Amino acid sequence: TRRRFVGTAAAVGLGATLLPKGLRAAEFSYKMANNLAVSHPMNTRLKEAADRIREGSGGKLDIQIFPNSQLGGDTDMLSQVRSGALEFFTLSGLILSTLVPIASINGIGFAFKNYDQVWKSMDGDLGAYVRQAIAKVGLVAFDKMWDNGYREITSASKPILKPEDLAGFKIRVPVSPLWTSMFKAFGSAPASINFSEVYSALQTKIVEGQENPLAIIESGKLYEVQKYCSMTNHMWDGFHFLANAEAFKALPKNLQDLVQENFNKSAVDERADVAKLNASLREELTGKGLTFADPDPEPFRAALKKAGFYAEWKQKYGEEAWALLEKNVGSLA
Ligand code: X2X
Repeated sequence: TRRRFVGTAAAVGLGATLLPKGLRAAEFSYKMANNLAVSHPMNTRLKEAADRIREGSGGKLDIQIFPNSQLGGDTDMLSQVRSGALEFFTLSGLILSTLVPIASINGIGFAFKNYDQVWKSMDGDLGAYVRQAIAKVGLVAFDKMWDNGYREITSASKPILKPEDLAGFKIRVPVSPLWTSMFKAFGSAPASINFSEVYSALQTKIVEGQENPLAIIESGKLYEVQKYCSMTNHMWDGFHFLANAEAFKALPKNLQDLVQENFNKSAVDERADVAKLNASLREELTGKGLTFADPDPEPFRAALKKAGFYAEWKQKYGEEAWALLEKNVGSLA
């Protein structure tokens, strides 16, 4: 099911008439899926990569992109990429941690002070440590993560200005033990919901709020169903570019290289897009009706510490991984 070989002379003839000159019918037709809106820079950059790969392979490898959770929510897509029903998938490390526990380590509250620390860690030995763990479950994680961004808390009911405002707050979190643990440490009532269901969960007031980077609040139109946005920057989140290992290894070596090079290049392009958007979207979102606040992050960090959040996760991840994290960000626990 993974590869569709065009075998018969008739089919080849048809392909030759319909495809642009110089392109042959694809030998490998692979699918790439993600949870983000078409307008998010990830989807622009993924399409560029797929176009370059099609061209660079002389039409041999055709990668079709399925944005916007078209193939299912993240939990579903993760099953699909494991089984081989889906060849490529971008997934937050925190959600991947349901399968590879160490993959949520980049989401530890207030760990990275800036993007320098983020990329030094995730392009460096902390990222390599996580990618090695991912390789053990039949998935290949490409070297360059894609940026999701620093996450901010939005709410329909009240602005979140201090940690006490999170007590009892009904907040949607992605499906991940780290997210649940963090908001429980604040005394909130977190509900695990895939992104594909977030807009409607907010609209129907199953939850009061959620947290995401500005680029997602904008591209997912969450401002339509939320009133307040607090710039908490409480964690950095990024996407691993995952391949089903069997499908990836079924490609000839030169195509494997072409795929990795081009998705890694597009990841770096997307990082610049997202960082720029997250720095500039505030004005646009204010125009769309969101009221912004800039709470002091220090009391939030102190509340997590007091609740034992850092000590608990240090123990879960182990000394070695925690040391790799602290190497670039300083002491946390
Ligand atoms: O589910 C989310 O909130 C999102 C889109 O940020 C992730 O993929 C983690």
